[in-house]
Formats: sequence, C-alpha cells, structure tokens
Amino acid sequence: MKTRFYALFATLALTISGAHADDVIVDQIDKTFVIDGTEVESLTVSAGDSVSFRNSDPFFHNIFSLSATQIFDLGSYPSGESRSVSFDKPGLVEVECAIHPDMYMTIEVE
Ligand SMILES: [Cu+2]
Repeated sequence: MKTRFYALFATLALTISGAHADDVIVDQIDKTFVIDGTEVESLTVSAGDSVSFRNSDPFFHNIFSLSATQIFDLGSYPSGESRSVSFDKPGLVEVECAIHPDMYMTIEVE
C-alpha cells in the first residue's frame, strides 16, 4: 500500500515538472537566426514553450509567420530589443523577416 502511494507521488511529481514551459532565445545576427552562437535553420520546441526573438543586429527586424500552426507578426523592432511568441499547437511553423526576405527558419512544435 505504502509503495503504491510513493509510486503515485513520483508520477505526480514527473507530471508537474513535465509541464514546465521553456523559453528559447533566438538571436538575429548578420540577418541569420542564431542560438547560443550557432546559426540555425530549424528548432524543435514543445507545445507551451515560448521563443524570444532578440535583435542583435544594428538595424530593424520584423519577424513573422504565416503558417497555420501559429500565425504571428512581431512588428518592426530595433537593435537590442526582444519580442517573444508562445507556441501552443503542435505542427510546423515557418519563420521569416518582413524586412529581409532571405531570413528563414522553421520551428517544429511537438
Ligand atoms: Cu530582418
């Protein structure tokens, strides 16, 4: 009986920690998307996670997506500013910049 109680408690603890949402920082450097100093073209997150798009370039960016999974438009924002999006639905999200058409990455929401 006691063992069963502890097993239930362990399951509950795992469920709570599993619900923790992450925030991933995606930099914009030299018109590319960068995570921890490495240029990336794709990223996988869990539903409920958010991504902060930080502008580390000396000019404006305007990050947006027209993907049905998550349509968003962060607007035009200057160097040093961050804007974030939370991803709630699983699926693929294509991310672009309205100012720099060559900027492109995908976010897979699991
Ligand atoms: Cu841009």
